[in-house]
Amino acid sequence: MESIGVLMTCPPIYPHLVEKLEKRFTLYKLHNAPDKTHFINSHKNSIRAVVGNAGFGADADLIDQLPKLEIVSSYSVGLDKVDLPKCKEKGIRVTNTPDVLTDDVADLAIGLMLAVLRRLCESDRYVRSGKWKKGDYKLTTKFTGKSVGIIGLGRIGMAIATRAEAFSCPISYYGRTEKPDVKYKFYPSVVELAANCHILVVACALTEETRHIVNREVINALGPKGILINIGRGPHVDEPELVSALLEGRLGGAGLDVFEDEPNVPEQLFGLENVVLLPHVGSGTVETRQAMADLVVGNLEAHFLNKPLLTPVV
Ligand code: 8YV
Repeated sequence: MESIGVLMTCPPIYPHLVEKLEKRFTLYKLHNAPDKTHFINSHKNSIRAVVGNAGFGADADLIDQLPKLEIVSSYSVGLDKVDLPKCKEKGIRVTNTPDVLTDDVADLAIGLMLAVLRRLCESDRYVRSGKWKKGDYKLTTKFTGKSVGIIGLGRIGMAIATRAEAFSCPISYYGRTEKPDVKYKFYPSVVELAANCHILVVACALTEETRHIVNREVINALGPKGILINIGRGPHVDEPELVSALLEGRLGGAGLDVFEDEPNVPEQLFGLENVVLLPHVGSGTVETRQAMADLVVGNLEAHFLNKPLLTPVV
């Protein structure tokens, strides 16, 4: 298998993944190439697989430049950076890393809820800066019992719901269709969901239909006491609208792990204590990232050994 060329489109910043790939395949690291077009051209006849992540996948342009491409194995559950229709059309297999990251992402969503409502980051800064010795401490907002509305009750949405239930939070959700075996309240529109919950969580996949699913109307429905949690993708939220709502006090707060133009985060948010900002680390634990790398490599091995894929999408 050593002679099989694998193109890594994401930065080679995951040591476990890079090591495993380099042990088994000939790894081409696109991110390090000074002239990417020349790099692809020089290796296009050896590249039979692409490995990307949430930020760098395989678009139509790249796929068209790789005549020997057979499989795209993504180091992510979200596949919004992979042109799935193009892969289908060309008979290119696609795999992702579902399930292994569900717990971490759901844990982080709850962590963000607590961090925003109980002002954990602000309180930490208060202690570190020595302000505790001088001033009084501001009261925060209780989390237990707050109503949680979830956009997208898939694997991750469901794991968030289960955790929030342990905090006695009433759960409701929005999705394309109502789920028959689910006890949570379904709302047929995101605006209705937002108007009826205290904490709105984005947990759906990014598609053309869900881009800017959280817009001005939804933010206004959530209101000045409402909290937005985004562990999905930045483009789910109309970011300039979110920034103005927070600056104008039309929204109570936000916990954000993802942004429209990562790693660029609107600087107007930096001074707001009701906002918690994370650098897209939902799945970022040692355990989960190793499990994701094992899946990426396991899928490639299965494909090249003509065995069934572990987590096929296309
Ligand atoms: C990762 C993700 O942060 O799985 C996803 O869709 O967004 C994350 O698990 C990412 O792929 C690593 O960059």
